[in-house]
Amino acid sequence: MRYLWILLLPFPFLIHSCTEPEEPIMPPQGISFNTQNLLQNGSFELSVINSLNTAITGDSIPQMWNALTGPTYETRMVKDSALDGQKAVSITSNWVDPAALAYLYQDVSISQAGKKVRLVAKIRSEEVEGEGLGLEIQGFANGNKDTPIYVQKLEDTTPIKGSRGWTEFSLTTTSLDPSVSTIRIFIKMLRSTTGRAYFDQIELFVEE
Ligand SMILES: [Ca+2]
Repeated sequence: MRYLWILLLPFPFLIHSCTEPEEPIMPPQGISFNTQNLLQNGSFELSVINSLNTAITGDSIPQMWNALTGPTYETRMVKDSALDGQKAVSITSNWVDPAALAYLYQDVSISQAGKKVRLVAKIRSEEVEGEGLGLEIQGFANGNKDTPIYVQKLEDTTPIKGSRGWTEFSLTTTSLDPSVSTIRIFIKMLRSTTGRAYFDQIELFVEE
Protein backbone atom coordinates (compact mmCIF):
# COMPACT_ATOMS: atom_id res chain seq x y z
CA MET A 1 0.00 0.00 0.00
CA ARG A 2 2.82 2.38 0.72
CA TYR A 3 3.84 2.16 -2.99
CA LEU A 4 0.43 3.27 -4.25
CA TRP A 5 1.57 6.89 -4.61
CA ILE A 6 4.11 5.78 -7.19
CA LEU A 7 1.31 4.46 -9.40
CA LEU A 8 -0.69 7.67 -9.03
CA LEU A 9 2.23 10.00 -9.61
CA PRO A 10 2.21 10.06 -13.43
CA PHE A 11 -1.45 11.02 -13.76
CA PRO A 12 -1.23 14.69 -12.78
CA PHE A 13 1.52 15.11 -15.35
CA LEU A 14 -0.51 13.41 -18.05
CA ILE A 15 -3.50 15.64 -17.32
CA HIS A 16 -1.27 18.68 -17.34
CA SER A 17 0.26 17.86 -20.69
CA CYS A 18 -3.11 17.22 -22.31
CA THR A 19 -4.88 20.36 -21.19
CA GLU A 20 -2.16 22.99 -21.24
CA PRO A 21 -1.30 24.65 -24.56
CA GLU A 22 2.10 23.89 -25.96
CA GLU A 23 4.66 26.16 -24.34
CA PRO A 24 7.08 28.10 -26.55
CA ILE A 25 10.71 27.13 -26.29
CA MET A 26 12.42 29.22 -23.63
CA PRO A 27 15.79 30.90 -24.13
CA PRO A 28 18.67 28.57 -23.37
CA GLN A 29 20.05 28.92 -19.88
CA GLY A 30 23.57 30.08 -19.29
CA ILE A 31 24.17 31.54 -22.76
CA SER A 32 24.47 35.30 -23.23
CA PHE A 33 23.39 36.75 -26.56
CA ASN A 34 24.17 40.16 -27.98
CA THR A 35 21.02 42.30 -28.13
CA GLN A 36 21.70 43.63 -31.63
CA ASN A 37 19.34 42.15 -34.22
CA LEU A 38 21.48 40.98 -37.15
CA LEU A 39 18.49 40.83 -39.52
CA GLN A 40 17.46 43.82 -41.61
CA ASN A 41 13.81 44.82 -41.76
CA GLY A 42 12.92 42.03 -39.32
CA SER A 43 9.61 43.74 -38.56
CA PHE A 44 8.67 44.12 -42.25
CA GLU A 45 8.10 47.87 -41.88
CA LEU A 46 10.20 48.70 -44.97
CA SER A 47 8.44 47.75 -48.19
CA VAL A 48 8.59 48.53 -51.87
CA ILE A 49 6.09 48.29 -54.70
CA ASN A 50 5.67 44.75 -55.96
CA SER A 51 6.47 44.82 -59.65
CA LEU A 52 8.02 41.45 -60.41
CA ASN A 53 7.91 39.22 -57.35
CA THR A 54 5.42 36.43 -58.01
CA ALA A 55 6.19 34.70 -54.70
CA ILE A 56 4.45 37.49 -52.82
CA THR A 57 0.84 38.46 -53.60
CA GLY A 58 -0.30 42.06 -53.36
CA ASP A 59 1.08 45.49 -54.17
CA SER A 60 4.07 45.52 -51.84
CA ILE A 61 6.96 43.28 -50.80
CA PRO A 62 9.22 43.53 -47.74
CA GLN A 63 12.72 44.86 -48.37
CA MET A 64 15.72 42.62 -47.66
CA TRP A 65 13.66 39.41 -47.70
CA ASN A 66 13.47 36.71 -50.33
CA ALA A 67 10.46 34.46 -50.71
CA LEU A 68 9.30 31.24 -52.28
CA THR A 69 5.61 30.36 -52.37
CA GLY A 70 4.08 27.19 -53.79
CA PRO A 71 1.09 27.55 -56.13
CA THR A 72 -1.58 26.69 -53.56
CA TYR A 73 -0.12 28.89 -50.82
CA GLU A 74 -0.32 32.69 -50.61
CA THR A 75 2.28 34.98 -49.04
CA ARG A 76 1.50 38.67 -48.60
CA MET A 77 2.24 41.72 -46.52
CA VAL A 78 -0.57 42.73 -44.15
CA LYS A 79 -1.16 46.08 -42.52
CA ASP A 80 -4.05 45.25 -40.22
CA SER A 81 -2.54 42.47 -38.13
CA ALA A 82 0.96 43.56 -37.09
CA LEU A 83 2.39 42.92 -33.65
CA ASP A 84 5.19 45.47 -33.99
CA GLY A 85 4.75 48.65 -36.02
CA GLN A 86 2.25 48.67 -38.90
CA LYS A 87 3.17 45.71 -41.08
CA ALA A 88 3.61 41.95 -40.88
CA VAL A 89 3.67 39.03 -43.30
CA SER A 90 1.04 36.31 -43.64
CA ILE A 91 1.09 32.91 -45.33
CA THR A 92 -2.23 31.25 -46.11
CA SER A 93 -3.17 27.82 -47.42
CA ASN A 94 -6.65 26.47 -48.10
CA TRP A 95 -5.58 23.17 -49.65
CA VAL A 96 -3.69 20.14 -48.40
CA ASP A 97 -0.90 20.05 -50.96
CA PRO A 98 2.08 17.72 -50.37
CA ALA A 99 4.08 19.59 -53.01
CA ALA A 100 3.47 23.13 -51.74
CA LEU A 101 5.80 25.02 -49.46
CA ALA A 102 6.12 28.70 -48.61
CA TYR A 103 8.88 30.58 -46.85
CA LEU A 104 10.69 33.86 -46.49
CA TYR A 105 14.41 33.89 -45.93
CA GLN A 106 17.28 36.29 -45.36
CA ASP A 107 21.06 35.91 -45.46
CA VAL A 108 23.29 37.44 -42.81
CA SER A 109 27.07 37.59 -42.83
CA ILE A 110 28.64 36.88 -39.48
CA SER A 111 32.14 37.76 -38.41
CA GLN A 112 32.12 36.03 -35.03
CA ALA A 113 33.58 32.57 -35.50
CA GLY A 114 32.45 29.50 -33.63
CA LYS A 115 29.50 31.09 -31.82
CA LYS A 116 25.89 30.03 -31.30
CA VAL A 117 23.12 32.05 -32.95
CA ARG A 118 19.51 32.37 -31.86
CA LEU A 119 16.53 33.05 -34.13
CA VAL A 120 13.47 34.59 -32.46
CA ALA A 121 10.13 35.02 -34.27
CA LYS A 122 6.69 36.20 -33.21
CA ILE A 123 4.01 34.07 -34.83
CA ARG A 124 0.19 34.13 -34.76
CA SER A 125 -1.69 31.15 -36.16
CA GLU A 126 -5.27 30.52 -37.26
CA GLU A 127 -6.42 26.91 -37.59
CA VAL A 128 -3.04 25.68 -38.81
CA GLU A 129 -3.22 21.94 -39.48
CA GLY A 130 -0.95 19.45 -41.20
CA GLU A 131 2.82 19.69 -40.98
CA GLY A 132 2.43 23.22 -39.61
CA LEU A 133 4.85 26.14 -39.40
CA GLY A 134 8.59 26.10 -38.97
CA LEU A 135 11.77 28.05 -38.35
CA GLU A 136 15.11 27.08 -39.82
CA ILE A 137 18.72 28.19 -39.53
CA GLN A 138 21.33 27.24 -42.11
CA GLY A 139 25.04 27.94 -41.98
CA PHE A 140 27.26 28.32 -45.05
CA ALA A 141 31.05 28.19 -45.00
CA ASN A 142 33.68 30.22 -46.77
CA GLY A 143 31.38 32.30 -48.97
CA ASN A 144 29.51 29.26 -50.36
CA LYS A 145 25.71 29.75 -50.50
CA ASP A 146 24.66 26.55 -52.25
CA THR A 147 25.22 23.78 -49.73
CA PRO A 148 24.80 24.49 -46.03
CA ILE A 149 27.17 22.77 -43.65
CA TYR A 150 24.76 23.38 -40.76
CA VAL A 151 20.97 22.94 -40.71
CA GLN A 152 18.64 23.14 -37.73
CA LYS A 153 14.83 23.10 -37.93
CA LEU A 154 12.37 23.92 -35.16
CA GLU A 155 9.76 21.64 -36.76
CA ASP A 156 11.97 18.59 -36.20
CA THR A 157 11.16 18.91 -32.49
CA THR A 158 8.33 21.41 -32.16
CA PRO A 159 6.10 21.99 -35.21
CA ILE A 160 3.81 24.99 -34.74
CA LYS A 161 0.12 24.19 -35.23
CA GLY A 162 -3.34 25.23 -34.10
CA SER A 163 -4.74 28.68 -33.32
CA ARG A 164 -3.02 31.03 -30.94
CA GLY A 165 -2.31 34.72 -30.53
CA TRP A 166 1.11 36.27 -31.00
CA THR A 167 3.63 33.90 -29.43
CA GLU A 168 7.42 33.99 -29.36
CA PHE A 169 9.24 31.02 -30.82
CA SER A 170 12.98 30.59 -30.96
CA LEU A 171 15.62 28.29 -32.34
CA THR A 172 19.20 28.19 -31.05
CA THR A 173 22.09 26.52 -32.81
CA THR A 174 24.97 24.62 -31.32
CA SER A 175 28.35 26.35 -31.56
CA LEU A 176 28.82 26.84 -35.28
CA ASP A 177 31.88 25.68 -37.12
CA PRO A 178 34.41 28.56 -37.29
CA SER A 179 34.25 28.38 -41.10
CA VAL A 180 30.58 29.50 -41.15
CA SER A 181 30.47 32.94 -42.73
CA THR A 182 26.81 33.24 -43.73
CA ILE A 183 23.64 32.44 -41.79
CA ARG A 184 20.40 31.93 -43.71
CA ILE A 185 17.21 32.03 -41.65
CA PHE A 186 13.76 30.84 -42.75
CA ILE A 187 10.20 31.41 -41.55
CA LYS A 188 8.02 28.75 -43.13
CA MET A 189 4.66 27.16 -43.78
CA LEU A 190 5.48 23.50 -44.35
CA ARG A 191 4.00 21.06 -46.85
CA SER A 192 0.47 19.64 -46.58
CA THR A 193 -0.57 22.46 -44.30
CA THR A 194 -3.78 24.49 -44.16
CA GLY A 195 -4.62 27.61 -42.20
CA ARG A 196 -3.14 31.07 -41.88
CA ALA A 197 -0.01 32.30 -40.13
CA TYR A 198 1.26 35.78 -39.36
CA PHE A 199 4.95 36.57 -38.79
CA ASP A 200 6.45 39.73 -37.29
CA GLN A 201 9.48 40.96 -35.30
CA ILE A 202 11.99 38.40 -36.59
CA GLU A 203 15.35 38.67 -34.82
CA LEU A 204 18.71 36.93 -35.01
CA PHE A 205 21.22 37.24 -32.19
CA VAL A 206 24.76 35.98 -31.88
CA GLU A 207 26.30 34.63 -28.69
CA GLU A 208 28.52 37.12 -26.87
CA1 LIG B 1 6.02 44.80 -38.08
